[in-house]
Amino acid sequence: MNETLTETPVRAGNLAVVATPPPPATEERKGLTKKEIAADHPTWCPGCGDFSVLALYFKLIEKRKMWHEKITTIAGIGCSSRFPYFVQAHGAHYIHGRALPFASGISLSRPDLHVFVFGGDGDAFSIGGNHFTHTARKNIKLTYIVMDNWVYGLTKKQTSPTSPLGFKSKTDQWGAVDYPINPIKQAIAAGATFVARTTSTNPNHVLAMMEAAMDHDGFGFVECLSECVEFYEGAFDAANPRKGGMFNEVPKNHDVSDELEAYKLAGADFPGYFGIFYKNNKATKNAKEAEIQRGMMEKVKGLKDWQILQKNFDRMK
Ligand SMILES: Cc1ncc(C[n+]2csc(CCOP(=O)(O)OP(=O)(O)O)c2C)c(N)n1
Ligand code: SF4
Ligand SMILES: [Mg+2]
Repeated sequence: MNETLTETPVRAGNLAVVATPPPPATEERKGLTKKEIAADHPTWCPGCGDFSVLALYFKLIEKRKMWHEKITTIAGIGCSSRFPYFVQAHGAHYIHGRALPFASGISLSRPDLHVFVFGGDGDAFSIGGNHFTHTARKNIKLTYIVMDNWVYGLTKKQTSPTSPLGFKSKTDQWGAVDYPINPIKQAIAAGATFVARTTSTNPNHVLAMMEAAMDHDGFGFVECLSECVEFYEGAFDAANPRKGGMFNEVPKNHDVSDELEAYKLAGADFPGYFGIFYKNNKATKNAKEAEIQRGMMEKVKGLKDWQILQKNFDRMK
C-alpha cells in the first residue's frame, strides 16, 4: 500500500514497524465483512460450540471495522486451535501450548496490531500452563479467548485440567481423580489484568466479553464455555437456560477492581457467574519496553545503524 511507504517507521524492538495512517478524510474505507474474512468451511463437528465463537469473532471484526493489517489471529493445537484456518487474515496455527509466547513476540514487536489468541483448555492450562502464568504476569497486550470444553477434543477424549472429578475419559476410565483447576482463579492469581467468563450459547454475551477484552490495554483473558458435542455432550447444560440451566451474570454491584472479591465470585459452584470478574489498569510490558526503547533511541540520536552496532561491540571489549 503506497500510503504506508511514505510513513516514518516506528522503532519497536529491533524491527522497524510502519504505522498505517488512518485513511484521508475524503476516502471512506470500509471495515472487513464476514464474507471477506471467512475462509475454509470449519471442520468442527456439527453442533460444536466453537462455531459460535468463530461467528462472533467475525461479528466483532465487522462491528469494530477492523482491517487486515490491524489484526492477527494466533492459536496453538486442538480442535479450538484450528480457529486461524477459518479466518481469511494474518495468523498462525502454532505449536501445542505455545500460542501465547508466539503471540507475545508479535504484540511486543508490532504495537500497531491487535493480537487475538484462541485455543482450548488443554492448550492453555495443561501443556501451555506455564506460558499462561507468565503472559498474564507480564501483562502483555493481547486478547486470549480460551474455548473451554473440559476435555481434549482433537485427540478424542482425554481428561483435561478443567475436567470435573469423576469424568470418564480415555485417560481416566474409572473417572477423573485429579482436582480441576479454576481458570478464573488461576488468571487472577497469575496477575491477569482483565478476567472474564462467558458461554458460547449466549452470543450477545460472548460478543460483549470479546469487545471488552479487546478494549482492555493489557492481557485480556476470557474463558468461554464451548461444548464438545462429540466427547462431552451436555457438559454445560446447567449454564444454559434453554436446557433448564441458569445464566447468572456477575452481580451489578461487583467492584471489578476488587481482586479478593473477584476470586471469591470465581469460587461459586457450577454454573457460577458470567461477566467481567476482574480488571486492573496497570502498565503493560509493551508500554514499559517502548519507554526503554525511547530512552535508548534518544541516546543514539543522529548515529547510523552501523555506528550504534560498533558502539555496542566497543563497549563489550
Ligand atoms: C507437543 C504435543 N503434545 C501433544 C499433542 C497432542 N495433542 C494435540 S491437541 C491436544 C489437546 C487439545 O485439547 P484442547 O486444548 O482442550 O483443545 P480441544 O481439542 O478440546 O479444542 C493434544 C494433547 C501435540 N499435538 N503436541
Ligand atoms: S471433537 Fe468436540 S471440540 Fe472437536 S470439533 Fe468435535 S465437537 Fe468440537
Ligand atoms: Mg478442550
